[in-house]
Amino acid sequence: MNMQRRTAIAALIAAGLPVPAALAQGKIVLGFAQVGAESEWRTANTESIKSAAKEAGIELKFSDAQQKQENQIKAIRAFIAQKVDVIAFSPVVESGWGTVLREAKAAKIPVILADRAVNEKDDTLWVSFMGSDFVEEGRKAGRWLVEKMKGSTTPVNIVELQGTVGSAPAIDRKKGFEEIIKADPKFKIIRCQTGDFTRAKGKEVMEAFLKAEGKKINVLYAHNDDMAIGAIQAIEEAGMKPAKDITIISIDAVKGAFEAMIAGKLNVSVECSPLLGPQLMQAVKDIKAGKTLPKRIVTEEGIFPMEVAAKEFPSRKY
Ligand code: GYE
Repeated sequence: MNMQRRTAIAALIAAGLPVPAALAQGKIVLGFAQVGAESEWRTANTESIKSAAKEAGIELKFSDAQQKQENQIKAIRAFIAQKVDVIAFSPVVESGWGTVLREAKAAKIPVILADRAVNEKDDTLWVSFMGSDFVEEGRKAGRWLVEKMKGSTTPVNIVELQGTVGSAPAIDRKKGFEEIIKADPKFKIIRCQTGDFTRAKGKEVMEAFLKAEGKKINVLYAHNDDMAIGAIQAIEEAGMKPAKDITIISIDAVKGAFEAMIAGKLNVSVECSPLLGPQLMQAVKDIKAGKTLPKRIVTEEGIFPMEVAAKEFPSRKY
C-alpha cells in the first residue's frame, strides 16, 4: 500500500468516516464526463469505456451530460470535489473550458481529453488528447466525392448536415471537406445546417433542405451516420431514391451505416472509431505509474464505400 493511500485511509478512520471501497482496494478512480447518448457512435464509445474500465480494474465514475456543456462542467467539478485520480471527458463544444480545467489543475488532478479537443491556448491544462483526426475524415469524404464525380463538368449541388454547433468534429469535418472540394468550382455547398448529430434532427433538417431545393440537390454530406440515416428517411418520404437520386456521404461507419449501404441507400461512410476505452484505461494507468504520455494520440481509421459493405459487415465491432 502506498503512503498516500495509507494516510488517506488512516485519516478517514480517525475521523470516524467510512472508507470508500475503491480506496480500501487501492483502485484507481477515473471520472468520465460523457457528451450524451446522441448517436450510435456515442453509445459504442460509452460501452467501450465502461467495459474497458471493468477489465482494467479501474473504478469508473460516469456522467452523461445530455449534450449540455453546463452539465459536463458540473460533473467535472463533482469529480474534483470527490478527488478522483484522473478526469477524462469528451468536450461537447470546443470553447469555454479554461476555468474548470484550471480548477482541475489546481487540485492536481490530471485531465485526458477523449475523442474531442478543446480550444484553449494553455495546453498544460490536459495531459493528452486521444481521438480521431476529424479534418482528415472531412478530407477523405471530399476526396471520395471528387473521385466519384471525376470527368463530369456539370455543377454538383451539395447540402451539408453539420454536427453539433461549435464541436470539434463539426468544425473540422467541414474544414477538411471544403479544403478538398474547393479545388473544383463545380462543387457548391448550397445549404448547410446543424442536425446536432442525431437521427431526428437529421431527418427534420433534410426535410427542410428538400422543401427549399428539391431536385436541385445532388449530394448530401452528413457529419455522422445517424444524421444521414435520418435524412435517408426524409428523402424516401419525398419520393426520391437515396444513394441514387442523391449521393450520400457520411462519417463514423457504425453498423447502422453498413446496413444502409448494404440496402443500397448510403454511398459511403468514413470510419471514425469510438473504441477508445482500452487506450484510455492504459493512459490512466500510465499516468498513475508516473509515465509521460504523448500529447496527442491519433486513432487510425479507413473509409468504406457501399461496394465493400457486405464483405466488411461481419467484422465490424460497432
Ligand atoms: O462522429 C458523432 C458523435 O465526437 C467523433 O460525436 C464524435 C462524434 C461522432 O455523436 O456520431
